[in-house]
Formats: sequence, C-alpha cells, structure tokens
Amino acid sequence: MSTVTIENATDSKLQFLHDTLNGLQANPKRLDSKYFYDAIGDRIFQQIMQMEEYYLTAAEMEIMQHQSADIARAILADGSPFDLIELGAGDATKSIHLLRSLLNTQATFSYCPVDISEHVIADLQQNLPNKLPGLDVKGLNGDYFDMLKQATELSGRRKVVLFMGANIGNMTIADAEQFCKTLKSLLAPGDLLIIGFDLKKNPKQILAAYNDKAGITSAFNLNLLRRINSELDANFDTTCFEHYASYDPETGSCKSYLISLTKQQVTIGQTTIQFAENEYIMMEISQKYALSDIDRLAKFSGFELHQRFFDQHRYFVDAIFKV
Ligand code: AVJ
Repeated sequence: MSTVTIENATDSKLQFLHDTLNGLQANPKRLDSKYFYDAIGDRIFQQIMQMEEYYLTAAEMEIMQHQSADIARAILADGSPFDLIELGAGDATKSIHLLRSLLNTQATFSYCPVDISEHVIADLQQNLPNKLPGLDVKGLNGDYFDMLKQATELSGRRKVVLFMGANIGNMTIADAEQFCKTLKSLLAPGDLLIIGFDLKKNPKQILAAYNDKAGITSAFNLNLLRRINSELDANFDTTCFEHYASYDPETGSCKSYLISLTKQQVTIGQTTIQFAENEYIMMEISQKYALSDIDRLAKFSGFELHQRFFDQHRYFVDAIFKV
C-alpha cells in the first residue's frame, strides 16, 4: 500500500516536472493551471470564491439552492436507478443541494465523486454520509476518463455526469469540444451530462473577477511559481513577476499571464530558463460562453441540449446535455 503511494507520488512529480519544463521551454511560455491546486492553492481558491468580484460561485450556488428540485426532476424523468458521477467534486458544497433533492424523491442512485486528489475523495467518503444520511457514496480517485470508464464497467446503470463550477472554462472551446466528444463516447443513449458554464456578460465585470483589488488572484497565480520552487528545486523570485489578466469580449476568452519584470534567468533542477524583460508566461484560460456557443458545443459533440437552469442575473447556466 505505502509502496503504491510512493510510486504514485513519484509519477505525479515527474509529470509535473515534465509539464513545467515543456511549458517554459516553449515559445510563448506557458504553465498548466491544473497545477494551481496544491494545499496552499486550494486555500487561495477558497478565498477567491468568497471575493466580492468573483460572482461565479454565488451564481451557481443560487441555481443549486433554488432549482435543485427541478434538476432532480429532469434527472428522474427516466425512473431507472442511476450513478451520479461528479467530475472534480471538490468539497461538494454546491452538489449537496442536488443530492438532498434526489434523496427526497427516494430515487435509487449512487453518488460517485471523481477527483485527482486522494484526500478530497477520502474526505467526501467520510463526511458526506453524515451530512446526508442514506447517501451511497462511491468515491473514485483518479483521472476523469479512466474513472468514468471504471464506473461504466462497475455498473450497467444509466449515468448522470456532473461537471460544475465552470471548470470547463479552463479548456479552449476546441478542447471542450474534444472533451465532450470523449465523454459522449463513454455514455449510452438516455445518459445525461450536466455542465456549469460562465456566460459572456459585461467585460468589466468579468475582468474584475480575475483582477481583484486585494490581489488574491495574483497570489493564486504566483503560488504556482512558489510551488515549482519547493517541489521542483527551482529559484523563481516571485517579486520579479507580475500578474496580468485580460478579457476579450469577441472570443469570450479571459486569460491570466505572469509578466517577467526584468531580464532574468531561473533554474529548475539542472535546467536554466531565460526570461526577457516583459516576457509573459500564459497561466490560465477561463472561457466564457454565449448561449449559442453552448448550443454549438452540444451539437458538435453529439448531445441534445435538453434543459438550462439560470441564476436570476443570467450570469451562469447549468445546462443538461442528453445522449
Ligand atoms: C475553477 C476554473 C472555474 O476559471 O474561474 C478563479 C479558477 N482562476 N480565479 C475560473 C480561477 C482564477 C476558476 N475555475
């Protein structure tokens, strides 16, 4: 057991090193936002979700609090038992409302949270049944597609896949199309995919969510450099980089960069990386969608757009795609 854990830790560290060197040796330089979420990054992201400017969390929370009975009804239109598979479950604070609504209907289902973080899964497995007595939790620790495949092999029940929190925004639209196509290939007729999208809106409001006054988003980005220092034996001086966020209302792409404030070099293990003054590292994309973009995504990936649930301001939508 401990050997397996050590091997996995080594594997993921090698992957982290590989992705980091690849990204910083590319032109233009980039890092992968999936590495934001170490223990400190998790904590900073919790702070982001509580920021005045970060409207996304409150908007999706409102949908879950006020419309989870309607979402449950949509799921139960087909009365057969099902597996509710949540990709990137986190602490399930939003999906808990939907789970409660589903339990109220006495539907037969298992809740299968999928997360790459082992401790997220252990936490949910431990704590959810206390909060929601009678809930059958089958945590799956691993990669989204591997775990979805495993879930389909474990039970022949119909599947309802949840992908909330605008996590799809961390993909380009082209990558989101491929992602949905792959999901579709793992699902069967009648199965559902529920995705949370952040919608295009006033550009100033979007930009403010990723460029907050208190500098929390800046700290979130710089934390990845600190993480690289501590885990990959590097020597970034985080005071020599500055966070820059941009939003393009035409494409709906919100992007975060770190700008090198000086000509400088950084070593990562044995490797030296040169930065020119004002050179950028592309850090994260947070893609915003028009309703027509969502229509197109559903069609392209072979789903039918079945139903949509909005918050009162129409900042956010949870959309049900049906196979
Ligand atoms: C967790 C991907 C939805 O893109 O809005 C928040 C991450 N980055 N502030 C987002 C994030 C900067 C967030 N997602």
